[in-house]
Amino acid sequence: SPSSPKPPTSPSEKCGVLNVTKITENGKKVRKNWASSWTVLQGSSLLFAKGQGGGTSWSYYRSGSIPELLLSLLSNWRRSVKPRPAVSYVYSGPAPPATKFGGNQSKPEFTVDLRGGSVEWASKDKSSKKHVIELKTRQGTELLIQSEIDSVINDWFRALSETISTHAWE
Ligand code: I3S
Repeated sequence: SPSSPKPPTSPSEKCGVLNVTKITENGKKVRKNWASSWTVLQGSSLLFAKGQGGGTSWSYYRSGSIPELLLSLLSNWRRSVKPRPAVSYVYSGPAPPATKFGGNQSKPEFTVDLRGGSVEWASKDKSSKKHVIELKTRQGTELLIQSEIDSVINDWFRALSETISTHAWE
């Protein structure tokens, strides 16, 4: 039953390149902006990073080293949330705005909390693309996630569904 406690499960970890766009943010509709993103599922977090420009993430991905890829994404993220020293010496204005999905080039550019979210195959009116997943978060963000490759998107659908059902009652 939904009220019975679930035993702890091993952390889910998965990554790959997917096409992603936000369609709603904090309950408000936003303009689509499809982009190819590094997508990392870690525990109940889904993290997106730009597919190009940084170099390191791609090379770790190609070499198949998930731990190094994650470290690279984390260190890029830490760099992105703090101004770099070279910049802070010359810049004394207000802090830069928080990283936005599809906005600046920081990595990862967007993270969602899957706890309490939902995942389903998107209906035709959501996108003309095939193999589109619609992911809704409890915070009122809706994302479309797509891959041209059936097996890839099916695996993500399974992983996201499992993650959401595992963490639903935390
Ligand atoms: O749901 P929409 O508005 O038909 O989404 C399409 C648009 O975002 C379009 O860009 P413009 O805002 O410049 O019209 C995109 O290029 C399309 O990819 C979007 O539709 P799909 O069906 O690909 O999700």
